[in-house]
Amino acid sequence: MARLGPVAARWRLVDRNLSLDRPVIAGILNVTPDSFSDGGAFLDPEVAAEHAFAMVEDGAGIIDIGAESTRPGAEGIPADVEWQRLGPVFDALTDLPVPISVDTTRVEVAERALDAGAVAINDVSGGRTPGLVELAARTGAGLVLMHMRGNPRTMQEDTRYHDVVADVRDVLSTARDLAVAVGCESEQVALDPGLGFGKSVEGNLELIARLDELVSLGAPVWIGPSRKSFLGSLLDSPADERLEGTIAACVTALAGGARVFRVHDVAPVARALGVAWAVEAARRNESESGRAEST
Ligand code: HH2
Repeated sequence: MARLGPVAARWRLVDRNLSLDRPVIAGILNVTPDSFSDGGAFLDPEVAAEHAFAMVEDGAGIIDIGAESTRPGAEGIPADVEWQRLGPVFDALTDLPVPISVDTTRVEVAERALDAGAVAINDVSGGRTPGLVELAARTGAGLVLMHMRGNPRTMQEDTRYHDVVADVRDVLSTARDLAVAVGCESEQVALDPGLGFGKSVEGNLELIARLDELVSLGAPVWIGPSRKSFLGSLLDSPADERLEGTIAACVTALAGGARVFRVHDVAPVARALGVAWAVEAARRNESESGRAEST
């Protein structure tokens, strides 16, 4: 395997740095009736909060909370409905021992979430939502810029690219430059290739296989393969039978330089990434001792 260049060692979240000197799991908390794999399971704020604490026990280093499904074809919901779902969950998570990111494309929802304790905004519009990047700049919140073609209603209509990896890299690089131009520190900005967001099965695989090209931009890289339909196509299995595929994608992405893994099944992914990380450490030791011997 080609040697990976330097990988971002930390991610800035308001007043703290999240260390990325090992893989970090972002446990998914979908407070939605209609998410593609767990819709309706965590609509009750008490159940949602319990699930968040359980994911931390299982090894999550971030909890990513969203209240609007972005599955292909999803229609948007009004901001007040989004906050009606999120507000009580934030109230129940004031003692959560790990940082919270809010998965939203609404400025007013992100603002309320930051007031309620979130320290990062997971922006699946990749900086295209007016005001969201400026909010991150003003508050110092971490910002995830995710690549999506169009919007959830239209994104799977055309999944052809000339070169999907080069295209995604260019779009995200420009989005990060714009974020820095409006006042974000570059250490605040993480990038995510947006698996499943306007990508074919082959496109998703290529993005994982050539992740180092995105990592070479120097930003922390998030990746979200969890239970997605490209795994279903490869495995011929429904969403609740894609765990092995999720793990394989995460382990491969780790070797490519991803450091934050947005997943539903925290415990098994944490265990798999723990082993994969030990192998990565052995690889680094071997290459360092090889360098020492040749000097
Ligand atoms: N995927 C989903 C939602 N948000 N954010 C980032 N940064 N990366 C992703 O890959 C990503 C994301 C879709 O997954 P899920 O939340 O499980 O489904 P739904 O959108 O139906 O709620």
